[in-house]
Amino acid sequence: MPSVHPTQTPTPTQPSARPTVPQLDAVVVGAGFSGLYQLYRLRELGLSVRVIEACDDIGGTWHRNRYPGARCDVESASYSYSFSPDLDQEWEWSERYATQPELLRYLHHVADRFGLRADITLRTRVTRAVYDEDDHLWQIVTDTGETLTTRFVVLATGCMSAVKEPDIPGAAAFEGRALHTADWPHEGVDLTGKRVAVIGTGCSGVQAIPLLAEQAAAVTVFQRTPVYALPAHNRPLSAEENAELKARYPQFRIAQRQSRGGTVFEPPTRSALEADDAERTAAYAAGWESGLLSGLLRTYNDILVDAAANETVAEFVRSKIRTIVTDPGTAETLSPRGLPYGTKRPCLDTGYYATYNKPHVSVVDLSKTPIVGITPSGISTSERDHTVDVIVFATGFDAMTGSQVAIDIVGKGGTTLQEKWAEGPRNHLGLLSSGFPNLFTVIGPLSPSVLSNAVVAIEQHVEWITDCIAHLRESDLTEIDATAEAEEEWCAHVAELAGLTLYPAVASWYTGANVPGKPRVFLAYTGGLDRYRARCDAAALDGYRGFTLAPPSDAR
Ligand code: N01
Repeated sequence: MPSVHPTQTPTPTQPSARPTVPQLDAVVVGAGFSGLYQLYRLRELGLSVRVIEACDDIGGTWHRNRYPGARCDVESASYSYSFSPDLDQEWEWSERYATQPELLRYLHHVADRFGLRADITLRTRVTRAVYDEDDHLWQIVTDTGETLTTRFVVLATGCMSAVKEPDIPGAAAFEGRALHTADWPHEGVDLTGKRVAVIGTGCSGVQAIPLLAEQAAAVTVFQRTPVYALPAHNRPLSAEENAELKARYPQFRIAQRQSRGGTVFEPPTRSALEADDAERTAAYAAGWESGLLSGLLRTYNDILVDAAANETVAEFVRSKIRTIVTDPGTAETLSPRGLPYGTKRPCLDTGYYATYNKPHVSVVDLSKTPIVGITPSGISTSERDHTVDVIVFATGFDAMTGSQVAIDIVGKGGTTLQEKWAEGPRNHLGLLSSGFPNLFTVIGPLSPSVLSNAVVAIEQHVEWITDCIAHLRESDLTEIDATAEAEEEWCAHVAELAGLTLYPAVASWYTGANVPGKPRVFLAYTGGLDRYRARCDAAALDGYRGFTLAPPSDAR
């Protein structure tokens, strides 16, 4: 296999010239957690790889989401790469839940430590990818006018990178400052003395609102759906805790990889309905106090599958909100009703509910008084006009599929990914979509991704993809594609498993319902990362069952 030296920049070719020798072995799209690790692994194989990143620096989600309060809600020790024991020993986390700046420092350290930067092209967006069926090559086009040919493409584009533009009439007319949590100015924003509106109370809004309220003169939260948020109980990590963590890292990393969701705990075996009130309350109180995102889900085994069991935990959270929020009307407004706990992603907060006790913070219940539009001076609801200086849109993302269909990807027979996914994403094992050979996805749709610790899920995908590419090269094969039958079976299996849970009935980004016109499909695999890993490994061991592997055209 011909290979360009990793640090050598290939010269562009004309789109019309059809090469038989690719300029690169692999193009990785995106330089976040996924793209950096994929680059590291593929370079280990001796491949020529180029990572193409739209932003002006590496870091992916942790580069872009710089809103006040942004931090991970999986413990730092767990939300970090496991592939390098040396990295584990040398990096020191300062807090139980790392802030966005610390996570970004970590990713920069990884890029420097493993010499990754030389193969990353920044400020360049992949706009188009076209598959050449004869040569088994992808032609990649960027917004800088470059065209590259490559054997393999890895979409490391992230689950939460396609920002959902505010679908509110008049947004463009606002004369104050409009900000989106996912596109926060790098230089920061001084909100001192400002009247700030926040639209959206998902994880981004929940993390941002307490910090915005520390600065702003007034904060008005426009809430369409109340959220379930648990206290993070974040704190600095002591030197002793770090030392203890480092001592147990080797065993911990193995346990993480074997776990159901990338965090280590004993899955519950009892139904919430088998327990009496006192026992349940004690279990939920312990879950609440644990400071863990899954603290309440770890208590009983039927919270996400049985509506009555779920209601017991939902009511527990509402009781906590009533305890924290002093005004009973505000507490009720903030209390989710008719929304099963956990079916929209729960949040970890630091002072979220208590922030509403501050006299300059208020919530507008959009279920009663919806937004009519945005005006030059603020936000108009069916009840009244709210004059503000700043609007913070915490309105989320076109999750899971948005970053992929944003690229004009043309597969076999001239079919585009947009066309193929018109009724929802289709692929085998969340890894390859039939008709789009050699185009792998890291933690995309129909894999456990967003239902697990993302970093553990990323490592599993990257390692499977790397092994697959190594196998193809060793066997002198140039193409892998998912079979239509295997894909059909996988999509049906994912939907069937999701159908056993309370998830699909709820309008959320998990189901695509947050984006107008997006097909309503449950987008993640609910069977657990451990079972998923076993299925992926079994398929590979069985000669890549469910996939077709092909030799180069001149060998056919
Ligand atoms: O986005 P969201 P997010 N008018 O889609 C509301 C991850 N994450 O950025 O629920 C009024 O969850 C919308 O209302 P509704 C995490 O996986 C992780 O907060 O659609 N409101 C909702 O309240 C998370 O789940 C961390 O009724 C409108 C909010 O905007 C995911 O990213 C931190 C509206 C959007 O919530 C997305 O979180 C942050 C409209 N027109 C995020 N449109 C970590 O801690 C939307 N909304 C790791």
